Amino acid sequence: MAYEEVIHLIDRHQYIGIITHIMPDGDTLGSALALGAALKGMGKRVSVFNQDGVPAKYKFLVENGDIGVYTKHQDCTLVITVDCSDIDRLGDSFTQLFKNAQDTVNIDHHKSNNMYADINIVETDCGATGEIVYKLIKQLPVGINKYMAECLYVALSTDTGSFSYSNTTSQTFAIASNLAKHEINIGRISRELFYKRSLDKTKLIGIAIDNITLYFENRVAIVYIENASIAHLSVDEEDFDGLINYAREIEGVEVAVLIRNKGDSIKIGLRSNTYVDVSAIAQKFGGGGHERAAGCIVEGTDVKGTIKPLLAEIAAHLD
Ligand SMILES: [Mn+2]
Repeated sequence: MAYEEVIHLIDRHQYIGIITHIMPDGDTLGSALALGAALKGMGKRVSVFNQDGVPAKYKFLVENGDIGVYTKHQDCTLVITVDCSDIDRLGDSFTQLFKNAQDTVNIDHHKSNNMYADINIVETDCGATGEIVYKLIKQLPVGINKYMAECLYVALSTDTGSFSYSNTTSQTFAIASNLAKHEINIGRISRELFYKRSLDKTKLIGIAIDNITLYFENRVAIVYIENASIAHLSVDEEDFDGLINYAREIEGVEVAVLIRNKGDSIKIGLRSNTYVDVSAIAQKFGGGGHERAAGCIVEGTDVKGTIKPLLAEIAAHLD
C-alpha cells in the first residue's frame, strides 16, 4: 500500500528533494543516489541533500553519476528521507526544508523510526534501506541501470558488513544477485569501502586496540579514545568507522563500546554479538539505532567519566 502511495506522490510532483542523514554512511548515500537517478530518469528535477557533505570514501558514487549532493537546500515540493530514523537525523539545515514540503515520505529500516512523515515505508526486517529503495525503483516506470545497481550495492554491503552481519537475509542476497547482473565492479567497490586505509588510520587502530578493557568476565569490551592521544594523527570522522569491531570480535565479548571525544561532546558507539539490544541502552543516553548496532552523543569531554554509568546500564542487559 505505502509503495503505491509513494509512487502516486512521485507522479504528482516535479521538484523532489531526497534527504540523507547527518554523518552519512553508504546506505543513506547509496539509497539516495539510486532513487535520485531513478526519479531523474522519470524527468523529475531531483536534488540529494546532506548537511555534512560526502565522505571521501563515497565520493566515487557521486563522480560516477550525474546527481549532485548539496549541503544547502533548494526548492522542492516533495521530500523523501532515506535511512533517517527521526527528524533530528536530517540535521538542522534540512529539518525546515522537510517541514516546508507539501508532501513527505520516510523510507527507513530502523526499529526506532518514529513515523514522522506523511507516508512511511519502514521495514525493520531489511538489512539496509537500499533493499527498500530497490523494491520501490522496481515498481517505477524506469528500470534499474548500472549506476543505480552500483549505488544500491554500496547501500547493501555497507549496512550488512559486506553480507556478513545477522541482518543479512535471503532478500539481501536476492537483491544483491540482481544488482550483480548489471556488471558492477564488486571488487573495486569492496576495496573502496572496506580494504583501503591511510597510514594514520592504521595507527588509530593501534591506539584503539591498546585502549581495550574487558569487564563482566570478558563479556563487555570498552575502547576509549581521548583527543589528546590522537592529536598527532590526521584522521577524519569516517576513520573511526569499524574501530569498535576490534573490541566486538574478542572471544567471549557480547557488548562492545567505543567512547571518544567529538567536538565538545562525547560520541558513544555500541555493538552486540548475539542477544543484548544495544539500541535500548543507547536510548537511555538519548540515542538510538538497531538491536546489534546503536549509538548516542552525550554532553561533556570526560571520556573516561562515561564508562561507569554505561557499565551500570549494560549490566542490566546481560544474561
Ligand atoms: Mn541503514
